[in-house]
This record gives sequence, structure tokens and C-alpha cells, in this order.
Amino acid sequence: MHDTPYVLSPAVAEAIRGGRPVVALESTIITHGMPWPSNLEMAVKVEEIITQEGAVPATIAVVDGVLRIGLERPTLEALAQTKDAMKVSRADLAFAVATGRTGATTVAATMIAAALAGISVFATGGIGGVHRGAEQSFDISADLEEFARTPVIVVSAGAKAILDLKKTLEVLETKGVPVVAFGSDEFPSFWSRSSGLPAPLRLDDAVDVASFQNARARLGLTGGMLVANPVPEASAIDNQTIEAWIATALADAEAAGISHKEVTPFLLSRMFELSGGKTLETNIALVESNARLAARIARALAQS
Ligand code: PSU
Repeated sequence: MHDTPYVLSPAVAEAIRGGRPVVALESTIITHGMPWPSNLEMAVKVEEIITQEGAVPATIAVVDGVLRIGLERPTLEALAQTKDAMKVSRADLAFAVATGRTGATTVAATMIAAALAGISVFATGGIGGVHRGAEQSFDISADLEEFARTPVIVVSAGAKAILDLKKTLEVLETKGVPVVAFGSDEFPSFWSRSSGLPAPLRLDDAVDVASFQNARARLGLTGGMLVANPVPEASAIDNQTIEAWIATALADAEAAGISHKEVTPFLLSRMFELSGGKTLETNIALVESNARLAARIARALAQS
């Protein structure tokens, strides 16, 4: 019998009990963001990086109706090959649990689960945001509202460049969400280090990110924080190249009538095809870099 609405893996349970640093990881990036087998290789590598940095990785997913925080290797391998996993966000996390489904957690649902378990730091690739043309479609990711509510630090390479980044930053500001670019004056745009948009805030050290979040908590300021970590220089793709692929991918999505939750996975996989696999390489590199930084922030928080 469990008295919590989730099940911790033994390693994560021990780390939480001992006050050791833990980094949450999402699973939509595995089931909907990358093709097999790169998705599994990425998931395993990212967990290794977090371990090497002295923290404990906690990949989160709903498996047959159970919200699991920390996945054992066979579960991770099975999930990476599951074709029909739900993509669960705040609206349908409980639905997946109640109906015994297998669901991959988005940034929003992963933040909810992490906060439930007392995990304060989470690494991903790029958060969801305001889609281009949102003034017509109203397509705005539930990730943004989650930042306003749930006290988790999310390390990402900014928001995906397929989005309207200016509007994404506007919504985050309206919701009172701090956006901290790490070591940069500019807000990064996932595959590229720049976006042409100034970063609202800048910090250069993991310890300072931890102090900032502690200061927010002391002031009673609820909600999460976005730490936008530019993709490592060696893996970055320049903006012009990316924009050309995005234009084609968006036109293809429009022609195919893609909407709702399918938009982001469709665009990511189209970008992969158009770039001959380059966008995937960059995506993996940026997730690895974000995992390293998240582990350092988790360590700084554990020591503070
Ligand atoms: N980061 C990646 N790849 C992804 C995602 C993040 O590198 O696929 C996922 C996250 O789970 C995020 C989701 O929550 O994309 C955004 O989906 P939407 O735009 O439908 O809210």
C-alpha cells in the first residue's frame, strides 16, 4: 500500500530521505520528442551525467496508471518504445492515473510530480510556449501557467524556436515567472544560442540560482523559475538556417491540419527530416548540458 499518489524508485526515495540533490527529468521528450533508439540513448546518458555531477536522476512518467518518479532501466526501455503513450499535462495527468494508462509527462506534469515529491530542480530540452499565430489559434502551452503555480526550477535551452519567443517571454512576465539566462545577456532559442531578445535576468553561477530561489521562497513568492541555458557553442545551429527549416515545417503542419498536442511533436520530427538529423544532435547536446547545470543547481540548493 502506498499513502502517496506516486511511487518513488528506491534510489530516489533514499536520496530524498537523506536530503541529497535530486534532478527531475520529463518523459515526453522520450516518447514524443525524439525517435527510437536515440530517445533511449539520450535518456540514459542524461541520467549518467546527473549521477556524475553528484545528484540523483528522477525520470518521471505514468506507467500503467502509476505515477512513477525514478524509472528502473527496463521501464525506461519499454517506455522509449511505447508508440501510443499519452502526452500528459496538468489537464490529463489524473486521467492517465485513473484510467490505468501509460503517459509521458510534459514539462507541466513533470513540475507537478516533482513538487509533490519535494524535488526542486528539473532539466529538460526546451519548454512549451506561445505558438506562432496564437492570436488566431489560441495555442499556448500549459507549461507557462505551470511556472506561475509550481515551485520548481526548470533548466531548459530557452523555449523551442518553432514558437513565438517574444510572446512566450511576455506571457511569462505577465505571470510573474522569473526568466534567468545562464551566462548570457540574450534569451536562447533552443537550437541557437541567440534569439535577438534580451534576457530578462542573468546569472552566471549555479550557486546564485539557488540563492535566488531561496530568496523567492523567503519572500513567499510562489511558482517556478525558468533557467535558460544556451546550447553549447559547438552544437549550436545558426538562426538563419533554423528559420528556413521552421518555415517549411510550419507550412507542412498547416497543410496537414496538425493541431493541439500534435503540433510540437510534428514540428520536431519535421525539423529532424529537413535538417538530415542535425536538429536531433543539437537537441541531445542541449539536454545533456541542461542536465549538468541542473545537477549543479540541485547540489547548491542541498548545501544552502
Ligand atoms: N524538450 C525537448 N523536446 C520535447 C519537449 C521538451 O527537447 O519534446 C516537450 C516537453 O515535454 C514540453 C512539450 O512540455 O515538449 C511542449 O509541448 P506543447 O507545446 O504541446 O505544450
